Amino acid sequence: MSAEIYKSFFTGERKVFFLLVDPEKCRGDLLKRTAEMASRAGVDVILAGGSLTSLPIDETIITIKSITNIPVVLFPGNLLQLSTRADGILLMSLLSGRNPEYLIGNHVLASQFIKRSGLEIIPTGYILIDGHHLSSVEYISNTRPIPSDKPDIIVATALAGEQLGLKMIYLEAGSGAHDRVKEEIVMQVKENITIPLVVGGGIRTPGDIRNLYKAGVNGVVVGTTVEEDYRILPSLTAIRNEFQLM
Ligand code: 1GP
Repeated sequence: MSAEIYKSFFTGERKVFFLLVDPEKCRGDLLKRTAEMASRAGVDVILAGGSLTSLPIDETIITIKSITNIPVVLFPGNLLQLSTRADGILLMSLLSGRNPEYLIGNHVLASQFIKRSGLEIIPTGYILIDGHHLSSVEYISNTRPIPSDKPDIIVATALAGEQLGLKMIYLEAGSGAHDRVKEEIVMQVKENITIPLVVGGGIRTPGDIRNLYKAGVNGVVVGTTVEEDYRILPSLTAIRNEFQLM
């Protein structure tokens, strides 16, 4: 297993900007324009995937790679979203849920494919937090999110993920969440874990990103707001640049 992407983005105090591209929602000319803008804006990593899509993810990745050298990492919502065209995979275990298929079942089915794929594996503890709307992840995975006013449970879940040997924790409020993960939760989780912390779901503005970076997240994942208007990308990655200069 190579560890190029993980190592290059998670050494020291570096802040990372992940752009989520959902093949279902971003295709054709929009995908091309988004990839061009991502390249210009200096997006660090493109995550490819989503809760629902069963469209051929290979096509999405081939298009992205014809336009930019940004590493593409799979963010698979299901087994149809595996591809050898990507550079890596967030191998996510849905730690907040109690659905065995999303904790280990799908991983067993995918293991030989992933072994032969050469994809860089980033074992990730994926924790769904209530974003005050029914998220696609909650519905599709048939799991309940952790209430956002139960930071002790969120912290304990993230800590258990680190103790199991996972390499990254991803706090997810769900795509298009009304309420993103709050700074207080980020700070408490950061105090308790040593592995990188990434946050996504409902992050829309430069201010959101600045506040989350300040609270200690290593990376933010942004999808919906860029799907709505990809031209905002430079204003979002500019916040990451502010932190690199510090
Ligand atoms: C969803 O965290 C990602 O899995 C991104 O969320 O679409 O709300 O930016 P948004």
